[in-house]
Amino acid sequence: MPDNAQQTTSSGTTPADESPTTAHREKGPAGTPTHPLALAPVKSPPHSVDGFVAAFLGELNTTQGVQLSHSSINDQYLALAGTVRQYLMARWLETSRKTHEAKAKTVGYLSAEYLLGRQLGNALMASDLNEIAEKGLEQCGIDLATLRSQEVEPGLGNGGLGRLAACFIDSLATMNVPCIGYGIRYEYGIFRQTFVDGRQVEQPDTWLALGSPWEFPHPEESVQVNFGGHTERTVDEDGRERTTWVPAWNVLGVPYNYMVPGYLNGRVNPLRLWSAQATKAFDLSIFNAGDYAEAVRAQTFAENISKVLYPEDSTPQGKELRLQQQYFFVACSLRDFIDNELEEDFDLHNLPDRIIFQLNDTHPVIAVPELMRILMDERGFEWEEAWEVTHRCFAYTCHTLLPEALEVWSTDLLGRLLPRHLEIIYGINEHFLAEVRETFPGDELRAGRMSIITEYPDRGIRMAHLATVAATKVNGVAELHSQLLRDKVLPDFSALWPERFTNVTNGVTPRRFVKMANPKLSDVITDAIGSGWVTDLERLKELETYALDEDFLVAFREAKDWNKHRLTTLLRTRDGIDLPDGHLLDVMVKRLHEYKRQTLKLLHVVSLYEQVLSGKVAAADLTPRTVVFGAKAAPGYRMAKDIIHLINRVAHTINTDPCVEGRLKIAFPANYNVTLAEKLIPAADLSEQISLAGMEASGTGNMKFALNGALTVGTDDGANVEIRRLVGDENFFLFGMSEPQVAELGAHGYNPGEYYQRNASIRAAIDLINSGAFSDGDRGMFDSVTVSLTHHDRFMVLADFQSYVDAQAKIEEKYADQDAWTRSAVLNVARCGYFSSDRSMRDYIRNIWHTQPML
Ligand code: F58
Repeated sequence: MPDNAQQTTSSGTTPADESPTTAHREKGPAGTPTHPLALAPVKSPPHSVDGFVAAFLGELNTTQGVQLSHSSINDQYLALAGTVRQYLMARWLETSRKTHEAKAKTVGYLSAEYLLGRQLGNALMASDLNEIAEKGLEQCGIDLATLRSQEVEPGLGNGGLGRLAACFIDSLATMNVPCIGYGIRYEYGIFRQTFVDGRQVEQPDTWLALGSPWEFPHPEESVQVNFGGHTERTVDEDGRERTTWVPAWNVLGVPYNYMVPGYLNGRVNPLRLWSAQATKAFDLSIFNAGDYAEAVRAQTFAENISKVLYPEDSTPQGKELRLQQQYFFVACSLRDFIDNELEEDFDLHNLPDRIIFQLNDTHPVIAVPELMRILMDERGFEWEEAWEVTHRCFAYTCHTLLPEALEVWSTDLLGRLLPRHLEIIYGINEHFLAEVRETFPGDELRAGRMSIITEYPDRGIRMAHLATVAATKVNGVAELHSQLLRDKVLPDFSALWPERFTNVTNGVTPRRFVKMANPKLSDVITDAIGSGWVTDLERLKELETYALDEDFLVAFREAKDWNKHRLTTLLRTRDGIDLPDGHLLDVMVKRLHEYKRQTLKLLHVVSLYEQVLSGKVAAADLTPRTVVFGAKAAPGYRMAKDIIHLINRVAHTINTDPCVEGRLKIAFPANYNVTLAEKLIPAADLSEQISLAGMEASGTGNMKFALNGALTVGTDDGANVEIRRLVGDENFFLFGMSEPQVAELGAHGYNPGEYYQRNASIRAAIDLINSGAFSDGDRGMFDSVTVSLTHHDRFMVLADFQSYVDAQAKIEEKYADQDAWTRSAVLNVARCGYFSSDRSMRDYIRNIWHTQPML
């Protein structure tokens, strides 16, 4: 316990005259309104240009406190956001009223990350205000696009996992399914990436600095979260043994509500993000003793919990804070649901009728012992009853296959921070292992493998095991991933409970990633098949017949050209990058990780360049190509940062070498995020999905590209497998080893040095890097990367290189025939309706949640 943290009283709660435990909103006398106007439904401003302008000017004057003539762009943006909020507000209140009234079963999506992207565009689209806003603002002399670009996106996630959460809550709102998204309101989201001399430098993401018009703080509904201390056994009046947790310190969780509007359906679900605050603003005793600095330190300690999004957890201090974050947000969320969403006399034995908590990876798994604790220690449940309820309230999604990405918490740390939870985890493990031993008598090796507790390298808690034991269902995120999860990651568990394992292939929201991000293509589609596809994406199938329609192909290509032009304009102003006209736009955007193999793409480019330098190929014979990279490396991931450095240095050399001018270019705009993705993806011709087979759980970028008319070059990995099956081999560029081939090569002992020796292109490309050609003659600058590739190559880049190069040659051949290329692109769009997150939600609802849309 920090010596200056807020002490709790010996009973474990804060005295009543101090901070509230679960403060209640003042509801007025028995909730009865006293004025007739309060009985009327909340009204939105009129859905007209005049109504909009009046509301906008009202916001500008009364909320921003300025006149139009003296307003800044930020004032105008905030006023616009406030105006759109007014339109959504009535729907939000109505949604909440109806959901409570219906006592509907709710999805509690527990996720440490939500990568939301900008809110304004989505809110305008969901409430059908785009045109009205554009016209209204124009009448005020304001350009809507300028205000849109004023918004800083909330980057409260690292990558696919966080973006998936955002897509899912969008779909649930659109499908009228009650859902509360629960997460953390990080004060600093994913760092802002800059490049200095080609190296990644991280800057804090101050997304809240210019105001945060999309959130509604409710400090009066703050929740107390306890940490540390010890447990005590007592015997209650019925003679039963009870455990009490006597915590040592606590913090407050302050909820901030965000609107999650459904698309044109009047529903607005809540996203509730928690911010940590000290229990008392100042520790009065310290303050009165004159130690002001110490008192403020206590406050800082508490607030640190929601200060920053974790990109990694390599240091022990980092680890402790991350566990604090995890417990903090799930403790707040469970407390919130039980206290605020259920009737006062609700019998918690029936809790599974009202909630299913979906665990987005293992980050929220500490919610399992927390619910057990609430039921047993606070509500007097016996172990078996508590377990029955808990088990039925949770489902678990795994998002990885990398063993190092599976969380293990040291029992020392967990016991120090959450002593009662550790006891409960031991209890869960004891019951679980008894079941294992009963099913597989005498198989102690198996029991050891399956135990929630591992002894090596240190005693720790395997959170994926805890999640699997607790959950009613465990799912992977693409067919191949779910299969590998069963066969390789959790085989003993799938032998014990085969019915518990299922697959839900990921999806993406067509609202943000097609309709909003690609308005031109959306119009082309809507002109052909009507607008129903936006909420029923399988209807894109109707486009198949248009793949042979000349006019349609022309319109489709015009939309792509328009998107390329839009991207060119953006990158020029945003990054000072010039995109040449008429190039094949080859895009690889995703987190920087060795398994994703950005180095494979880079080696391909270096190889093309080397062939020109060495005279093997004439520059004029290259297919003009611009390769766009977008990627952030976790700040502590050295190799990933070295790879970024190498990409930037190669880019600099190639982009300034006249011998490939107009034929080959690399663009690496810094700070890839959702906002940039919305401009990049619609412009792409080629989508790079080139992970080593068996490593990418699903991928969701792959779906976004295909739906926006890019062709994929990809391995048989993650959801690529399903994309290829749907679009057909002739519309997809497959390369590389399959997962079983990867496993076989690994088993026989993979030696990358052999590939380096045998393959002249690999050797020439790597030698060119080692020659100092990209590092001002410094031959050792990129040793870390090249030595890793030639000596270890854990992700078998060299083994797949030739196959990749061959696929690229086929790509160039096809690109030379623009009609054939466009036809394939159309077929990709037409056949990828399956990858809507609406379909993913239907799968979850049918196979896991058993919730109902509300009528
Ligand atoms: C991603 N995981 C998978 N993790 O890599 C991707 O295949 C999948 O499509 C996606 O989840 C959605 O299922 C992912 O994004 C992270 O961002 C980690 C979060 C915790 C810190 C380290 C990164």
